[in-house]
This record gives sequence, structure tokens and C-alpha cells, in this order.
Amino acid sequence: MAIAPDNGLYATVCNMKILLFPVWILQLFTQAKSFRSNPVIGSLILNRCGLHVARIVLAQGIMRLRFMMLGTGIDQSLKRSFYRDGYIVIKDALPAEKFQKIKREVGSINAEVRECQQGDTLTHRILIDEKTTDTLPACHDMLVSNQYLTLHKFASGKNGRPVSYIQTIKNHFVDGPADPQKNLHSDTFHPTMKSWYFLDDCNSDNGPFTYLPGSQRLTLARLKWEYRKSITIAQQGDKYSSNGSFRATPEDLLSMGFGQPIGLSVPANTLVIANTHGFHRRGDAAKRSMRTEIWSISRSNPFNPFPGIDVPALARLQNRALTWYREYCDEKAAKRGAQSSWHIVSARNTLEDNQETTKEKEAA
Ligand SMILES: O=C(O)CCC(=O)C(=O)O
Ligand SMILES: [Fe+2]
Repeated sequence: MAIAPDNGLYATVCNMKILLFPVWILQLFTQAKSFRSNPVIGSLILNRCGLHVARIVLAQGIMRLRFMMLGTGIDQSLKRSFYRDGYIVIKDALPAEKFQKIKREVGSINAEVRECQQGDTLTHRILIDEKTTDTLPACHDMLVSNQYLTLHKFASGKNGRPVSYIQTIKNHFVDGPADPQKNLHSDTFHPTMKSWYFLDDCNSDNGPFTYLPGSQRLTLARLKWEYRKSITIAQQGDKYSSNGSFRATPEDLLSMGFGQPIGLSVPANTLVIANTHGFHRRGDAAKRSMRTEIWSISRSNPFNPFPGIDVPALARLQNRALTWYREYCDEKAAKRGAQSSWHIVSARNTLEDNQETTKEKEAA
């Protein structure tokens, strides 16, 4: 659905939503990215004057400083890959026996599983928080290890712990349109980090993480594309682009002088850390298939020049806030007689290729 930001701006003024104006203005200096829900970010006039591009340039500059501040102690070749390509790949990230231990723990965990359907893909997530310390000791050891933390702090430009989940991607598990994560996109307008510690081999059967090397860099061509997108989004924007995760077509890539994205077919026990401001997607999966990983995300206000202080209590609070938010979404959806987009499933089938999830859905 297309949006009409400046009509939207006018309408909101008439609807007295004008009271929200100070909030929208303040949001310009945060990671807020939606062209739909913030009429200032989505304003055609302001974007013609370069608002979106100015946010990108400023955020890049500040995040670059933060990478530098947190880059000491990082292997030079990893740093080089991150700056040049936008991602780091570490094969055999853990000794074999540690990897096996994590795999066993994950395989037998019994915890709250949440499911989200996007197109014909189901994603299952289990939050790794203090409640799982006893059942996932090897996992926790990895997540608080010096190697894991320093790399993630550097790549996120944030001196804090990422939020981590056991994540299982179930390709072609339900009827539905194409999975929107399989369209090439940039997650947001500023550098931001996601990582995948793969517990399964990844290849074209189960949809490898796919990245366009170098597409996280700010070039004139990229800025021109961003500028054009920011002013055409009102007329032509798909839902995801208008929410601030710009989709890029093959023609767009040509216009920016890019080649083809690369599917990272990697063996299990590989850690991939990416700046998902660069163009990436979930690779196509040839068949009904799965992959499981320890998935981490760390995002923060890109306009804040300070990378923060690492306080473990804050990380616990962050996890608790996430749980509360999910419960709030559950309650809100239940009032409408619906399920929240990340709803709880009674699934011990998360890590198995059985039909239970689909059957449960049919029975519901
Ligand atoms: O699952 C993947 O391979 C990538 C999905 C994606 O685009 C994301 O997590 O931002
Ligand atoms: Fe993404």
C-alpha cells in the first residue's frame, strides 16, 4: 500500500495528531525509520530537501567513529573484511567438542518458542536469557566469551551485549506468497549488526544468508538511489520499504554499479557477522528445508557518538523488556481475537522437520 506522506502530514495536522509533532521531530535523532508512522521522516518536501540522505550521512559518520572506538583487539584481517565487504565469516568458530555440546543443548531444550510466518517461511525463536542459563550452559559460555563479545561490540559499534536467540528457519513449510526476507534489502538507513552462528550446514537447499559485498559503503551512487527512493516511496513504496527497510531490484543494483549478491554456503560451526545496512537477503531454498542458528542482533541510536558501557544488568533488563513487549502484543492481539505476529507455539517440533506446526495451524 502506498502512502502519501505530505497529504498524511496535512491530514494529521487536521486530526490534531499535531500534538505528536515534537515526538516525530525527536525521533529524527533516533533509529526510527518508518516513512509511514512518522510523517516527518516520510515528508516528501523534507526528503526533497535531503532529510533522508542527511540522516544517512550523519549516522554513517558517527557509527564509523564508534567502530573505531571498539575496534582495538580485533584481528586486522577480520576488520578489513568488515569494512570492505560488510561482513565477517569465521569457519570452525568453536572447537569441535564445544560446537557439539551447543548442538546437543539446543537439540534438547524445552523453552518458550515463538513463531512468525512470513510468506511461506516459518521462523521459530527461543530467547536466550537468564532463564535458559542452566539448560544452555555451553551456549551462554559462547555468548559471554571474550571473542564473541569483542567481535559483536565492534560490528555493532555498541559497547553492550546483543540480544540472542535460537532461531530456526523453516523454508516452504506453509502455503503462502514468497518469503519477503528473500528480497534483497537493507534493514535500515544506518549501520546495524546481525549475526548467525550456524548449527547446520547452509547451502542452496536451505537458503543461505546472502550478501552483496561492499553494499554497506556509502557511495555517491548509493546516496543518489537513497534520495530517489525517499521521494518516490510515497507513490511506489512496497510495505517493507515504506517501513524503512528499502528493497532493491536488479535494476537498482545496476544503477548503483553493483554485481551479484553472494550466497554464503558455509558449514555448521561458522559464525557470520554482518552489517545489515548493506544489501542482503535470505537465499532461495530449493525445497522444504530448515536451518538452525544462534542468531544475535544489536541495534542502537546511530546519532549517539558514545558506544555505551557494558553493564550485564542492562542486558538482563533488555531481555526482560523484550519478553514484556511480546506479552503485551499477545494480549493486544487476543483482544482482537487474533494471534500476535510472534505468537507462542506449543512446539517441540522447532528443530524437527515434521508436519506438526502446519497440522496445529489447521486444527486451530
Ligand atoms: O535469514 C537470513 O538469511 C536473512 C534474513 C534477514 O534479512 C534478516 O534477518 O535481516
Ligand atoms: Fe534483513
